[in-house]
Amino acid sequence: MKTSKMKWLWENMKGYHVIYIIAIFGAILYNVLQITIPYVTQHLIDLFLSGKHAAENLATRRDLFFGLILAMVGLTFFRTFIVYLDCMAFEKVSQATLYKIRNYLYDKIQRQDMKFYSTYRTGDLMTRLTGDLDAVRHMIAWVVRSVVESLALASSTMIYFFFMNWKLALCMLIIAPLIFLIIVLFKNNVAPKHRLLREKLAVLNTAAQENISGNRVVKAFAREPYEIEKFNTCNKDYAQTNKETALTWLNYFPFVETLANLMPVVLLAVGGLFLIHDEISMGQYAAFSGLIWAVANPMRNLGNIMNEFQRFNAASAKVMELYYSEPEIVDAPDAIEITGRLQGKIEFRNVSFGYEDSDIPVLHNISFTANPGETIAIMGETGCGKTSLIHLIPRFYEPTEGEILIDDVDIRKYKKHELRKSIGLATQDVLLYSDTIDGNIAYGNASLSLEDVRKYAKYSAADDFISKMPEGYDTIVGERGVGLSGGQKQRISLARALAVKPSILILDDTTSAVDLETEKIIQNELNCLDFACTKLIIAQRISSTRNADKILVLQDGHIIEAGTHEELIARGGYYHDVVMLQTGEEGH
Ligand code: DUT
Ligand code: MG
Repeated sequence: MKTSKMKWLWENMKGYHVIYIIAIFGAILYNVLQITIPYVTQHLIDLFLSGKHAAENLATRRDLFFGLILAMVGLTFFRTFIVYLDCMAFEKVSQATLYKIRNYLYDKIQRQDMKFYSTYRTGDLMTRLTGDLDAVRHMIAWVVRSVVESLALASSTMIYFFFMNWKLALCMLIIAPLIFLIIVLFKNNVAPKHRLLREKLAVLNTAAQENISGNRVVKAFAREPYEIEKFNTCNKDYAQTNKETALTWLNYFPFVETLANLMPVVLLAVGGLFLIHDEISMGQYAAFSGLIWAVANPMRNLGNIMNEFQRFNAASAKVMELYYSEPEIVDAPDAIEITGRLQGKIEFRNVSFGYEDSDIPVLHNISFTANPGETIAIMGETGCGKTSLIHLIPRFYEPTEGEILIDDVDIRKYKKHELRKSIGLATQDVLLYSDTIDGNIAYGNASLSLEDVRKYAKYSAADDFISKMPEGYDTIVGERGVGLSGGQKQRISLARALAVKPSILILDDTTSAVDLETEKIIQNELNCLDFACTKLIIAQRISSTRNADKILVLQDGHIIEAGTHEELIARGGYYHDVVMLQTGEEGH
């Protein structure tokens, strides 16, 4: 990755840099203020309790006595006030940054190619948008703050110690390099565990996501116990890894704790000697003793901080991968605008294509032309490449060879977004959104009036069944169209494709689940649409292909036959056989 993680984070905090820096200074300030109390206490003791002139001072310098006590109370209040403001500032900056990155990532995901979606598991993407981003937020709100706090507290205390008595301070500092060594060893040990933990979380999320969205298959095969067991295994695995990661610190903790606890011992031994030899005053000894936690606690806290830092490391690597991912299919720098409607002429010139993840080519040397307004039917056995062929037109994938022209212009020269807006596509697996039927049909054209929505529903022979539903067009269909039959879903998807008034209409097996009668109605309707469009129709039924201007028969990615219904029957090849099979007679 080009940018370092912290730099990336800093760049994304744009707009909040000043407030963040102020918050950091605030954290330094309220930690430095912590040592003022022992400082005042030291003076109180030396002046009024145990010093040589204590009794005398108490009698003559009462003002100072009360002044010092008031200062202690005042400083405590002041400190609380700063801590309060600081908490708000850290929270505000971290939430704002989280919001910004999450939006940016979502935008990125939306603009990705088809290939991206077949590479990343949904559960993994969801983990990046939720858990991983939270670790990133935690870095801004907690880790940085803890580091600053610990550093400010420990170093200001050490400075104070040095001022009081540098020899004693140095004795106490002798353990610092050891602590540092332990933390480095711990970091090296725990970093891979955090990466593993993050991977396990993605696996867990993927398992849950796939099962929830695939619940119907699970139920159909009565595989609930198996799926519950499978999830349980993932869950156990995740919990186990979590435990191991958390327990790693326990291997190092006793050493750190012992070292931290050594400090009071050093103070007692060395400080005691110094006190006897009058090297330090009683007040100074009290200050050392009262502040020793301010050096020991940050040491104890280091493990926690390092843990969170490694969690951030593992999570931010995943987030940044997404952040910097770029779609491969992009607009040419000089891409042309589509002004007005396209005519809808489609021409394939020697197009070959294969998916990147497999070596086997899917389409070979495909050439054909569809003139504006024509209907082209594509037929062929399952897996021969029909869907792959039509997915090349909206540039879901790029051909490996050859070119595709629309209105005699290479599709790579159009702006991708505009090209796609000119195409109405009803995909093979229908996906409807959890929205009203009205909303689903108007998906590509949100400004559509209900009247128009009905018009397109009539074209796709869907108006009847929609009107019969209790809430008509306002019926909410569930995720993936739960509550509708396969044929009903297909018809809504067809209406959705028509509703953008495309110049090119592509139907991928769109009437495969509707009965012959309804299919006929749809065909008639498609012949008298109130806008001109070229139609590419993938179909297995002769009833759908019969009236096409041209029929293409695909086999293993090659066009083996092309012509009209009559021409192909006369040819006596594959199409002829299919006709025979479906009608039981020759040519009718
Ligand atoms: N294929 C892939 N990756 C994909 C999609 C398909 O490798 O993401 C392969 C599977 C198949 C070939 O490409 O061997 C053609 O698939 P396509 O979906 O184009 O076939 P189809 O003609 O649309 O088949 P069906 O009638 O079953 O929809
Ligand atoms: Mg297909």
